[in-house]
Amino acid sequence: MQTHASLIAGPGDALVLVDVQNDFLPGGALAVAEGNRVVPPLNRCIALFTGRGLPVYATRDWHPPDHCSFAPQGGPWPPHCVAGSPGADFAPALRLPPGLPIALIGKGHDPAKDSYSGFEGTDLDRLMRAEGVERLFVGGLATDYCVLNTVLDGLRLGYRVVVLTDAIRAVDVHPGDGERAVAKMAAHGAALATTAELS
Ligand code: VGL
Ligand code: ZN
Repeated sequence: MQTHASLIAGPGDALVLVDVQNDFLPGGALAVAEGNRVVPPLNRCIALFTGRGLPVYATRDWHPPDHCSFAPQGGPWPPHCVAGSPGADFAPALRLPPGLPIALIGKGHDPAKDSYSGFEGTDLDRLMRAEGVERLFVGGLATDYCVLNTVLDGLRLGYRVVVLTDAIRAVDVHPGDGERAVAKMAAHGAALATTAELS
């Protein structure tokens, strides 16, 4: 695990909310255990960042109804986060700032093109660079898919990344997937911190 010089949010820092959507919450089409538990710590982070005028970005899983990742098409998942459906809505308890940039993940029909990264096929990198963002604080769902791939892409693109470990939850298709994903993010250079350590 990498140590971090400062967990004080300031210029160059951005908050990234990954796929905090109804279908990933308990009762949703692809429910993540305790997925709802990411909302209170993320709301505290949103208040901290917006209070300092720091940017907040959100991603949404956003699939066509016949997406290649859905079981009827031979994919691994039950249909979920269909574009424009209630399941694709942000968790109602998430207090999003008005007008925040939203990156849509997984829009493609191409069977070879499932994606789990907020940077893949989106404007996110360009938007962040335009805002002078250098360090990402990342939380949301799910640890072992969209959080993992968004964090790895962020690192690859040259951002420093802090994973907010109390504000993520895993699908855990195989037990331990979430823990392995956290270890992988750390091994690739992400810092790990709880939202309580952020000030
Ligand atoms: C995700 C599984 C399928 C995620 C999206 O947001 O992590 N996981 N689609
Ligand atoms: Zn999906």
